[in-house]
Amino acid sequence: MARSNDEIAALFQEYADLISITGGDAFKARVYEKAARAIGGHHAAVDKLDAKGLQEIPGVGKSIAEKVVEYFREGSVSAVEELRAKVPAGVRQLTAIPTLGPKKALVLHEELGISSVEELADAIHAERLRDLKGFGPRTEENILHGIELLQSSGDRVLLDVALDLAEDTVAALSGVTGCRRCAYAGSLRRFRETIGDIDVLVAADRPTPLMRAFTELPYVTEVIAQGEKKTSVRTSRGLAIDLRVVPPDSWGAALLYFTGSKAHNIRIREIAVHQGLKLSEYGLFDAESGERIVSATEEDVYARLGLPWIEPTLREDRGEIEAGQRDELPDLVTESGIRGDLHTHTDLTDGLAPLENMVRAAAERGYAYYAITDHGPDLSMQRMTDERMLAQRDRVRALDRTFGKRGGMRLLHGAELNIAPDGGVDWPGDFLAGFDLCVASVHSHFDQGREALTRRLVRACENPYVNVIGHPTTRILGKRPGIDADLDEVFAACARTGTALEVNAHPDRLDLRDEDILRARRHGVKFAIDSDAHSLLHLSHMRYGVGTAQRGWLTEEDVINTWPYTRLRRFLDKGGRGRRHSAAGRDGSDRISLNQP
Ligand code: DGT
Ligand code: CA
Ligand code: CA
Ligand code: ZN
Repeated sequence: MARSNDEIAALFQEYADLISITGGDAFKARVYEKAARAIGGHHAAVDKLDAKGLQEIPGVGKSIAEKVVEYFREGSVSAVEELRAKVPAGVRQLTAIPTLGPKKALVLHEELGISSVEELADAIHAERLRDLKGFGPRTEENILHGIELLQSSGDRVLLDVALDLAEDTVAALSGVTGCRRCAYAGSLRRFRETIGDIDVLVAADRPTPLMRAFTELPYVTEVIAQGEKKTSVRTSRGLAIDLRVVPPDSWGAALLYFTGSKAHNIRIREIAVHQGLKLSEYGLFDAESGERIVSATEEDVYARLGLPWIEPTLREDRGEIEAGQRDELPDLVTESGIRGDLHTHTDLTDGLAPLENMVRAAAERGYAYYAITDHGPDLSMQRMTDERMLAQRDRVRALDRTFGKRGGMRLLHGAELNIAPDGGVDWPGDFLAGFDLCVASVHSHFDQGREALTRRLVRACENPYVNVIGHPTTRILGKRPGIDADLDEVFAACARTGTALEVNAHPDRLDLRDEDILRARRHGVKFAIDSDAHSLLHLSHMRYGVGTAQRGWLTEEDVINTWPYTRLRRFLDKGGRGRRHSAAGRDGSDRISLNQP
């Protein structure tokens, strides 16, 4: 992915915040916010575009394009710098609190002189915010909660940011003379949802040239520690990278050790000890003689301990060792096993790309089927109407005739419904029956209370036309916690009604999360791993969803979008209670027979 696009997106988001903080034009702030999103989701790298090319991006006008050009020519944008200078750094630090908007941050700074997160927490505890206009006890609670979220996410970064950087680093080091093998290990290889630091491993006889090449990488801003075996650096994005160079014949043992998790390592070391062996990052040794037994590959080390090779995504000491000993490890779902994407958007609602472009990009990924699920009318800012939805359906049917030819990609016309506070959705049954599938998700009223939230989700499952519960807990990593519903009750309702739970693959969400997937699976729930793509680039987020599903031990049998088309259509029929699957007939007609009144 183009890192320059992310840089510009962050810059314009900051500019929008700065405009709001300084009491500037709210409309202008929104324009930059929109441009930030459009550029972040644009498929081509913006540093390769000129002003004219930039203006072809939706939401990017002349003056925005000029700022992009200025940024890549000068390294900064004067308009942004001017506003930066007006706003004290402390206020900018306060806006990092997810529940505190820029306006309130400015009030806190001007009225109480608060300019850091710590000072703000102290002021709340001393009840100094109570007298300010617009700051009730509820606001205080929200801010404290935001501070907690900020601190718990700590310095960890999202999976996609870390993976991009790690892949660049591995590619660069693999080209250095003397590099025999190179891979990333640690939490990234295990696909954890956030990453503390990147661990890169190299096998080489002479470490020095690799250590030097590493510290000279263009995005390295600081060398934290440098040695023969290990070098640590900080990068321009704040994320640290550890590089370890090991002798080629220790590769397997080192990869195993530095992949972790620590809990998994401790368990396999115990197994070694019980067999009179000693395990370290250099190999598996005889405890008495000190003689090295194996170390070249991970398989060798596991095998000598009586275990099959264990997928990195399972290495959390959540039963994988016992399952390995019984030879009952799950045959995990993989990205190549994914046959289609069941939750995606177009520019008919809040997506960035037109229908045809999304469909073409999906076909290029080799999918056997692809669902378009734009928002229904209940999210009123999307301005959906019955007519617009039906007009889109005609276009989808026409595209299906082209793309579906000779075993090509079948198109499903769906919608993402909004689950209202009472569990209802955007349209009545007779309109819903016309869709090939419906995703239904919660988008607001997150703090209704546990019972109401549980009832709300269960009611959505009971709707015969709802096939997938989208981003089930609505969490946004580092920004918004998941809703407080009785998930076990929701999972049971999904299993009972034939409703799938989504594993939303967007790296900001990864919702359901690994541990919830494990629990849901015990209820016999089926899953859909979806990109929820709002742009062409987002289609490739699928890999993060698959990694998360693997961490939840999911196999192809558990995941409906690995199934062949006809089996999927049977599932979408909800056991005959929902739609009949003649909807997307080969002739493109829209015949539907219903069991429902
Ligand atoms: P992170 O960086 O917080 O996202 O998580 P990890 O798992 O990448 O942790 P990190 O970078 O501290 O260490 C990388 C791996 O090295 C870790 O997964 C297991 C191994 N490791 C590190 N420290 C220890 C330790 O004290 N004992 C054992 N057995 N293994 C360790
Ligand atoms: Ca790490
Ligand atoms: Ca590390
Ligand atoms: Zn969506």
